[in-house]
Amino acid sequence: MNVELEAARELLDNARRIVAVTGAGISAESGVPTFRGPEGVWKSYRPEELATPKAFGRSPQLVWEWYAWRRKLLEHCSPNPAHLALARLAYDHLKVAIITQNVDGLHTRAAGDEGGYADPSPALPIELHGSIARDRCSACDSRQPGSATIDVTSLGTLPHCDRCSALMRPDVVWFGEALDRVLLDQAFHLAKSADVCLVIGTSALVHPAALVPLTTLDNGGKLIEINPHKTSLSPYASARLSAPAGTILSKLIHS
Ligand code: BV8
Ligand code: ZN
Repeated sequence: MNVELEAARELLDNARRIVAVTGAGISAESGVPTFRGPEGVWKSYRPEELATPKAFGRSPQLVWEWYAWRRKLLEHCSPNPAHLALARLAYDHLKVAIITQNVDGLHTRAAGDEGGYADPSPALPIELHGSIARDRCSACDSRQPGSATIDVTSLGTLPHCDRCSALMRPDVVWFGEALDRVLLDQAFHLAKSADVCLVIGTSALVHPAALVPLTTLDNGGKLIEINPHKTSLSPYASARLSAPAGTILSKLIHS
């Protein structure tokens, strides 16, 4: 591990521009269940079955029950040392951009916890899949802060839009939905010009987010992967740290 740690440190020290691409694994040590991990995400449903427009059309109460359960869980979760180390790296070296697939808001909280004074903070992530903390109207796109207490007893008790009274939905990107074009282009642009892509806690299965690290590689950049398990990206990593992000990232960043 030390050889890999040294190699990873050297890559980061010599890099002019770094992108960090994170997935559910970086939040595992905060107590947020990963999507494909053994603890599963919720009852016996797979995210691909619940996090879809079809599931929401078919049973909005069930989908809202799942998101309320996740929001409740997140009330007891805080950024872990991995989120904080990444936020510090972004503040200390303005050469770092954080791109996340996660909707849990923990990178945003870490940016605040690290108390940076720049506005907008360089530690704020590009949230490719949106944020579970917000509701979005399913018709007119108005947004409002989301609650963890949702009355799912009937369609009428679910959150409705103050403006057009259509059903509200969590402000996340579901499977089968397009990502925000501006955010995606920003992510690819940053990845293209990065010397190093730090890929943390993702199974690299979800597209198009999984293409972001490959964009760095395609443009001559290097990959550092932090993940206790191998993924399809592992063979392309110049350094692989097979350890939980919460323990290894602060070692990597603060030598
Ligand atoms: C779209 C929000 C088109 C919702 C999420 C090409 C190839 C294959 C499939 C597709 C493709 N193109 C499109 C698809 C379909 C689909 C897709 O990718 N399916 C996959 C599953 C096969 N993609 C889409 O539908 C996307 N939309 O392409 O639209 C389009 C275009 C125009 C017009 C209309 C449509 C939308 C995808 C977004 C889905 N939304 N989240 C919600 O959260 O409720 S994705 C969801 O999965 C989460 O955001 C999560 O972050 C993400 C990815 O999962 P991971 O983060 O990687 O998490 P996972 O559990 O899998 O892995 C955790 C990893 O951490 C593991 O490797 C583990 O070893 C590691 N780990 C564990 N503990 C630790 C750790 N690592 C470090 N430290 C630890 N302690
Ligand atoms: Zn509306």
